[in-house]
Amino acid sequence: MVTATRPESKAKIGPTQLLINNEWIESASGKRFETINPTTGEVICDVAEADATDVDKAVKAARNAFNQGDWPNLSASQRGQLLYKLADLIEANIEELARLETLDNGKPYQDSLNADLQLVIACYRYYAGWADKIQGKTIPINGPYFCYTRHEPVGVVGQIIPWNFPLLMQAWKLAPALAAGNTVVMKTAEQTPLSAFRVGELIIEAGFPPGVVNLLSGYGPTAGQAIARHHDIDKVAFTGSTEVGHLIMEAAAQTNLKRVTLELGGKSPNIVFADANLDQAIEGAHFGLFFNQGQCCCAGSRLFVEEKCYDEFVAKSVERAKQRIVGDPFDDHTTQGPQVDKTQFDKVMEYIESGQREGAKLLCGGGRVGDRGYFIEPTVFADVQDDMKIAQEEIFGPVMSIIKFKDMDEVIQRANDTMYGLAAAVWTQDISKGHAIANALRAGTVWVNCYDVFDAAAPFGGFKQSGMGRELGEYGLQQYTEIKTVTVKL
Ligand code: TXE
Repeated sequence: MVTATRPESKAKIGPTQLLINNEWIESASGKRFETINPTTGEVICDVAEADATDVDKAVKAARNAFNQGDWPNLSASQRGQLLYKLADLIEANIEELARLETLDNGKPYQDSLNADLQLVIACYRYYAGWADKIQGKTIPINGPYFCYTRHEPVGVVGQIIPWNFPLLMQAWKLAPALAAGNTVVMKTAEQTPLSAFRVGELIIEAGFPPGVVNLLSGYGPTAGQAIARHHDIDKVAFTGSTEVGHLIMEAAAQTNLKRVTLELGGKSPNIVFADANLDQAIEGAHFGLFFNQGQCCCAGSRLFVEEKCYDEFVAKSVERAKQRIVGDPFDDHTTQGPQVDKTQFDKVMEYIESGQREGAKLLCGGGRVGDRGYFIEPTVFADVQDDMKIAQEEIFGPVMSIIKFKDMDEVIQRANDTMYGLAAAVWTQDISKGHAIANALRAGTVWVNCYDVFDAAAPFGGFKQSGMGRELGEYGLQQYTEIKTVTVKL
């Protein structure tokens, strides 16, 4: 375990209050809660705890900003300029933001800096470019009429984000919403409020008018539910567990039928054929599972490997997992930090126990690393069977489950036999086989000979119970507009 802490690890803590109407304020109840450093288990600081009263206040500010004042009067290109400015400010403060992300979430600083923050900046720039390209159609209807569509903002949008990529999830949600002219009430995850609040300061500095972006910290059943149930929120966008996704839809159905988009859990199949470039497949599968401490909704957590290359693949994957360097996320050599909190740590450890109980072969890892913080050894199970819990449920940790298969038809059927459908991958040098698998898998993203390739322009989201709607790209933008048909008698 790497322990040396570099001096730069001292992240500067930004705001810890709620951002409503461009002002930092305490919650109405005056309550605060602690955010924990997962590397040490110690308290970093406390932050304001929003509940329904604060949500209501934020919604009023957002509604006001949507209806009147500077925001609706800005031209589309001016909205784009604000987003470009925000991207520039994030870039100018990139190291500070990466430090804060690592402090609160535990992910390696090098990943925060070189993966998360790069994608964050690209996302704001991508949607900045869209702001003045959101346009309708003219439609040749029957009769003496001129008919056209307008793509208008949905209105006040509630956004609830998770802790695994705090800044990136903020960007995926804020950027398209603002490009399309909506106003936002966003609740950060209770584990990771700090970096999003620092971006709140940059949002003010960029010049967004009051009430356009409101940021709350708080818990799901209180502040989160209040967003999902609010009668004056026009749309809710949620990323998190499938379980809570059900609650969000239910709340929308029981209240005002607000639009709902969901990005939920997964149990993504990663299929390796014997004709693949095996070394690349091993590296890709390793990355696709262990990246971000395994805390990715699209993690390749059902790793199907063809019988003919199974033994070699397993042996080399174990060697690769043993090379991971677990430790202080601020150390440049570290490739794996702690899980985000004790709850997630306990959940992952329980899955490891269940794998052993159900007879999967534990080939490396399986234990805790160190005696403080929430570190788990990179873990590899072989001989995993489809009906084992570790092959069916989302573990969300550094646990690789390798499953054997014989032929293509069989693996397609088994890969699709899940309630999830977020992502999938296939490794083969046979291009026809690659396309056949890509067509046959019921998943929102299929990677061929690669894994976790993300781009702000490429849509992402789930089939089945992995979600509803898409984020990123032009498709993601559509989820933040309403179509209005205008018909004019000539
Ligand atoms: O998720 P929750 P948790 C999966 C992953 C993980 C599991 C549990 O398997 O182990 O979910 O994680 C807010 N009404 N993913 O407990 O509870 C909550 O405050 C409204 C996959 O962290 O879904 C937070 O802001 N909101 C995933 C957000 O929902 C509620 C990312 C996510 O928390 C709420 C995270 C409620 N009743 C976890 N309850 C992905 N898709 O990437 C909670 N929240």
